[in-house]
Amino acid sequence: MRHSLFASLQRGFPEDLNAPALVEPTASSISYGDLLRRSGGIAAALQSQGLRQGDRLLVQTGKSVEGLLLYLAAIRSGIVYVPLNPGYTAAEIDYFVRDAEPALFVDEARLAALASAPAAEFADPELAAESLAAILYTSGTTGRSKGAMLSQRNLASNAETLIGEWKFTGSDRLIHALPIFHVHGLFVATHCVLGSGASMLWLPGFDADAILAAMPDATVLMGVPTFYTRLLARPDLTPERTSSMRLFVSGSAPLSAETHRAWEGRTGHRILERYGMTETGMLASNPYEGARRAGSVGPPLPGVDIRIASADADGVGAIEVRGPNVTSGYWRNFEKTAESFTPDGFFRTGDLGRFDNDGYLWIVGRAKDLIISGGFNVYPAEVEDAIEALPGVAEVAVVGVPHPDFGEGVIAVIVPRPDQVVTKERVSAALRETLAAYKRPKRILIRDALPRNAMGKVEKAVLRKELAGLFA
Ligand code: MCA
Ligand code: AMP
Repeated sequence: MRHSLFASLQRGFPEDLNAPALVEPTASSISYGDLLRRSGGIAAALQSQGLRQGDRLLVQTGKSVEGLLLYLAAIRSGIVYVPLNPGYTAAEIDYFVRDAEPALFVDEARLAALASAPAAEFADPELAAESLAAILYTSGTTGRSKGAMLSQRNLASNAETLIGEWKFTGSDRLIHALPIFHVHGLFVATHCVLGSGASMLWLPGFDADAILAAMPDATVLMGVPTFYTRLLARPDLTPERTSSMRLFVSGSAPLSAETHRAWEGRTGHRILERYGMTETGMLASNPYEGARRAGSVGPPLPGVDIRIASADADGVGAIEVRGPNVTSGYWRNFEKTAESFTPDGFFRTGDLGRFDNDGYLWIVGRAKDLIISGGFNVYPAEVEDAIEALPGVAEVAVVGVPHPDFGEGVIAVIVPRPDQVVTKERVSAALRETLAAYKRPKRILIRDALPRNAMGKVEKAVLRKELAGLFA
């Protein structure tokens, strides 16, 4: 059996290749046959531009059908797909270009040129299971963005597991409203669909009206918790509207037990919460059949080992994982790779959790200094560096506190240099040049000092507690 990702997906394609794979509300649909031939044409175009197996393809485009076809072309030909958030600023992109050393950088214009390649049969090369399929940038537990290397086997094994566990079939239609530069929208959602011969309703992004309109013709929705809280605010979210839906999946950030219960109350469906990471794909999932526990991410997925290291008296400790889905390490970064694995080969997630008596995993916090805002990761250190570089700033602390829409909201507390004036407006304007919108503080506070402990270390926990109600 071949372990390449595309071959694995292709085994699940429908017998009738005229069946739809992608349906856009305002355009004609893309069949499995179209998908094969158009991605084949793009794969040939990439080859004729000199790209070879192992070369990196750095992609910064908005969400589009062409973007997905480019992804498929890359994974078919062994070209390493490296997606970037289209909201990144030029300053942010510069780093990824230097680090990934791409053979080709694809922006909107280049995507249009590639996607105009004539549809063609493409002879997929044999790809080693361990060869790279994608590199996704993430900051891991600390510091600067690092490229998580994901092999053909990492992605294929996780796709096969999820299709089985979540019972995807050719009759499913998934509402695809997530971005496609991250694991959730690019891998989890599209692989489940394509690898089972199902179809997806392709939306450009989150839009409550469009999602509610799609529900009567759909069976599955995948989203971050913000999707669910925003939909709950809609009076037309009813049992009737969701009656053809069989599965609501939530992940990327904690789903509150309250949202879980409210969703069941309004629709009769229990959201299936799962847990994953860029470096590992999906790790744990509440069961399709059997109890879905509000607040838990469920038992480990088949084939995935999860253990709790250095557990305290309550069984809470560091979550460590191992499996065919787990990255081999960070791109050209032996040091960070070595730090991220235990001597016996478990990956350190940076999350804290415990197992209950039935083997369900409960995530209780993070050992890493990370804010998750609307499902996007924000690294306080990166935002602090950007603010510290501004004139007049003596020091700054960035924390995340509860936010009704984004789960956590970013706050910056800034201390100006003596005799210098720092204004919120000027800081905001400057950050627009350096940081993508989702990383920028939703609130900036100017203070005389930061709380510090006896060792002189900034006490972020004190700030978090004090500012907890800021977005309430
Ligand atoms: C947009 N903004 C945000 C966010 N999104 N600010 C903070 N956090 C965000 N997530 C900014 C906008 O730029 C805008 O700024 C202002 O907030 C209001 O935007 P709004 O129109 O409300 O936003 P939206 O376009 O509706 O987007 C919200 C969203 C979106 C739908 C929640 O962020 C989203 O699709 N998130 C999903 C992320 C995701 O796919 N994560 C998976 C990662 P301004 O007013 O300044 O213009 S994969 C992962 O984590 C692992 C592997 C896993 O387990 O899945
Ligand atoms: P990323 O680095 O973008 O891949 O985000 C991975 C992190 O998101 C994990 O390490 C967790 O901290 C968090 N995460 C993902 N899914 C969940 C979930 N269901 N509940 C709580 N945290 C989650």
